[in-house]
Order: sequence, then C-alpha cells, then structure tokens
Amino acid sequence: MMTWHILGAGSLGCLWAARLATQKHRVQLILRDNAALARYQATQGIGLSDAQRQHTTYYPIAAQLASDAQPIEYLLLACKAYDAQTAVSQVAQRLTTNSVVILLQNGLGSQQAIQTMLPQVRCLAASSTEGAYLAEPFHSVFAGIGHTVLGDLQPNAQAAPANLIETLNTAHIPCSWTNQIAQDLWRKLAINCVINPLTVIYNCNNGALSAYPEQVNTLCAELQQLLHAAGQPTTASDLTERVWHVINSTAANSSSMRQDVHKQRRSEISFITGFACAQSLALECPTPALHALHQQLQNMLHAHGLPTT
Ligand code: NAD
Ligand code: KPL
Repeated sequence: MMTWHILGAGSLGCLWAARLATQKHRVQLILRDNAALARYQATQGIGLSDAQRQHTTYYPIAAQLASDAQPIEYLLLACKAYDAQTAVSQVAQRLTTNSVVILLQNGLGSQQAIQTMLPQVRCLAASSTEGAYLAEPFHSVFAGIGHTVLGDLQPNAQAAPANLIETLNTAHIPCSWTNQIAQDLWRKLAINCVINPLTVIYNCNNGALSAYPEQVNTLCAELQQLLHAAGQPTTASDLTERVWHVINSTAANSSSMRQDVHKQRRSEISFITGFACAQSLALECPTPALHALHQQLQNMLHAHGLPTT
C-alpha cells in the first residue's frame, strides 16, 4: 500500500483520490486552510459520479493542512498551473529525496519551475486526456475517459517507476510511462495554443474552427518553427495534421479555456500562449501571428473582467 497526499481537491484531485482510496491506499487531501477543512468535514467525503451522474459514491478520505508534519511519499499536485509553485512551496519541507511528485498541470512552465525549486526530488510531469468537473465542492464528475502519460522532468533521471505505473493502472487510472515527456507536453501545448484561444475569440466549439483554415494553418506553421527551435522536430513534423484531427474529433467540445471564460474562472493563458510567446522571444524564433493571438486573447479576457495572465 502506498501513502498519497493530494494537494488540490478539485476535479482531478478528487478523481484520483477516490480511485486510489478504492484500492485501499492511504490517501490524505491537503486543503488550503481551516475553513476548507471545516467545509470538507461537513460533507460525506469525496464524491465521485459517472458522466451521466446516475451513480455517486462517497469516499471518507482523510484531510489535513499543508502545515501537517507527516512526511510525504507520493504527492499529487492537482491545482491549476498558476497556483502550482505556491502550493508546492507550502509542503516543500515535507518532501524528502525519496518523495515522488506528480504534476498534473496543463501547459508548460509550471513543471520546470517546480523541478527547479525541488532539485533533489523526483518530479514527474503528466499529460492527461481524462476529463472531470466539479458538481459541487469535493464532488467530481468523471466526464471523459482518457489516458495519462507520465515521465521524468529531469531526463534519464532514474529507472522507470514500474511499481507506480502498475499501481495506478490497478486503481483504474489508465497510464503509461515515457522517457520523453517533454515531447508529449510540447505537443499538447502546441495544439492548445491554436484551439483554445481561437475558441474563446470566436466563442465557438472546437469543430467550428474549420471555418478559419488560413488562421489555423498559419498558427500551426509558426508553432512548427517554434517546436524546431525548442528541439522538438518530431512534434513539429505532423502538428498541422494533429491540430485538424483534434478539431474534427472533438468538434462538439468546448475547449477548457472557453469553459473557464464562460464560468468566469481564471484561465491558464500564461502557461499556454504566454509560455509559447516567451519561448519564441527567448529562442529568437519570430511567431507574429501567435503574439497577435495572445494579445487578442488577453484583450478578450480583460473585456470579460478576467485576469490576463
Ligand atoms: P480545479 O480548479 O478543479 O482544482 C484545483 C484545486 O486546487 C482547487 O480546489 C483549489 O482550491 C486547489 N488549490 C489551489 N491552490 C491550493 C493550495 N495552495 N492548497 C490547497 N489547495 C489548493 O482544477 P482541475 O480541473 O482539477 O485541474 C487541475 C490541473 O489539471 C489544471 O492545470 C488543469 O488544466 C489540468 N487538467 C484538468 C483536466 C480536467 O478535466 N479537469 C484535464 C486535464 C488536465
Ligand atoms: O485539450 C484541449 C482543451 O480543451 O484544453 C483540447 C485538445 C483543445 C480539446 O478541447
């Protein structure tokens, strides 16, 4: 049995917590403050429902604060990218050289910042296609079956953690290991850089982007240059085809960024187009259409009264 700490009891944190608890692992939620702890203790525990919300199971998982003294063996960081560094710094003193930290954040930038903060700790980045949302606090709805790829942020750090991958699959968290997680993260980032902002700007589902082929193709061409400059030629080679595939295969979906805007929630823009624009400057690889898109997205977020970073 493993001991897991889950920092961020939102959609994905609850989804992972419930499945790990089912396998009798020792799971602890780490909540923000005493008020959150009191709100959680007034519930029946973590709720998990199927996509149709026909069945809900409650899991009486233990909860604590970041200030607890218990050392952390496996830490699942399940907060948004913009909260990740602060959240990790609150538990950093509880991590040891034997700890493993799994980073679920979307986009790029937060993972590297955390590995830099924790040079002695094994940090694994995750790229997940699972989908979940909160029906209410501490109650997650498992909306989309998917798969999670995990890999070391520090290249060739150690042997693949076969026991971890097996444990997660046994807990019905479908996942696999890669020695090249940067490739998966960059691919998802590039796809998100095209689809997410355009769906916000045109306020449309993913499939409706087929009405803007020139804009999509121009952005893909710039991102291909950026991927080459960033040492990701494999991801660059088929980016345009992949973007069109995602547009068509998720035609009826509303992108995560558009959902954030509709729900008046802060987006992860700084870790998507913001990160890509910063890389284009750092690598001296001009991406004018991407910069214009990022600026237009910021204007749009500002108009909605939302943070632009
Ligand atoms: P969420 O907003 O539902 O949950 C995040 C939780 O973290 C919130 O409850 C928040 O209060 C908590 N939190 C933040 N800072 C904290 C702190 N310092 N201490 C304690 N708790 C803290 O987010 P989510 O949808 O679960 O997404 C998490 C990450 O996973 C994001 O980067 C997202 O893009 C990515 N992701 C989500 C999905 C999905 O379907 N939800 C799918 C793939 C990737
Ligand atoms: O990952 C996505 C997101 O919405 O963030 C895409 C692939 C764009 C699917 O909607």
